[in-house]
Amino acid sequence: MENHPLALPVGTTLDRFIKLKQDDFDFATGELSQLLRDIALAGKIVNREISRSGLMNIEGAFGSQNVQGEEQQKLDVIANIRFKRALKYGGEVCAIVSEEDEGIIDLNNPNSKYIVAIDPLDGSSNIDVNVSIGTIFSIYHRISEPGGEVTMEDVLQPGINQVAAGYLLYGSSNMLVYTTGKGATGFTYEPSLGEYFLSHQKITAPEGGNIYSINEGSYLSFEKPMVQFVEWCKEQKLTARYIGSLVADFHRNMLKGGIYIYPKTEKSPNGKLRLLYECNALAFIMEQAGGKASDGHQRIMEIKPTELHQRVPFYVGSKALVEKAESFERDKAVDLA
Ligand code: AHM
Ligand code: MG
Repeated sequence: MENHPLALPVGTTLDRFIKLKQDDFDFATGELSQLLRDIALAGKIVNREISRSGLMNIEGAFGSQNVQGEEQQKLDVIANIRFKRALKYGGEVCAIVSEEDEGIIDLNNPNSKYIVAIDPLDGSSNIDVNVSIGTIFSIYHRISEPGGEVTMEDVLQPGINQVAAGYLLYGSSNMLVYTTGKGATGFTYEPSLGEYFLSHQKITAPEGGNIYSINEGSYLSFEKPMVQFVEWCKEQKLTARYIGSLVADFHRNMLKGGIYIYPKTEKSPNGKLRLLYECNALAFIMEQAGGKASDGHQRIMEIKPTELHQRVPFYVGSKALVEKAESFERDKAVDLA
């Protein structure tokens, strides 16, 4: 909180933190602050549903597929409804792009100036087995004039245009981590008080690290540079950690130092993760924590999206490790020249 006169102790509520940070922005109207509060409210509700899911018959498949042909879990659908509802009635968001919906969702708030891209519940394969899952969100200003219809240009913005981004981690505790471009800050939920409290004031990713996180089950279909990088990790005696829940793998590596990679594979030739509502937000947070995010060649936040559900290879984590992985990709380019 170095640029605020008040020292904020661990235990400051999210609401108070947001209010104090709002004063850091010239001409702030309070709309972004309200939007962040809306997300936190939906996060509390989703957290409650997740923690009781085994008792409420809301585990398992919903019986439908999302636009990407992936089976939707009941909790995927519930979380999508909760976040959409909170953002619609909060009134600050005109449209949403969600992993669970094919097109742009117009929230009928035509005069609102924010767009949200969201993965309401990430880590589907872990939902029913009590393993950490998450929510990921990016917030943008709309480009078109308020009042009219939201356009593709409004939603297909590169990550560098994000005004804020964050995630909720439903883990051994529930956390909300977000950035507005002035560092990354983490809050931990206190269930008996129903509040998020400041717990991680200025998150800093270690420069290096000894964790690598990749689904090695796909090793035989990795491209050569990725095979070589994984071999290098083993030679360096790095530790392998892979939950298969992006937010949880990301959060651990950001705090402890490490790299997460979802590369191109035979099954997912462009990688599996989605640029708009998975990679951009985490890239923004990792950069704010001093780390790095790329597709192996290019900074994630500079990629200009061309489709709502576009996938990209994702390399994110400690700067030195991401740069090492990129160096294997570059050497391949030199080999081919
Ligand atoms: P989802 O959006 O369907 O949940 O898929 C995203 C998840 C990430 O959380 C995780 O890192 C990755 O998929 C795991 O994929 P895989 O099982 O192929 O390793
Ligand atoms: Mg997802």
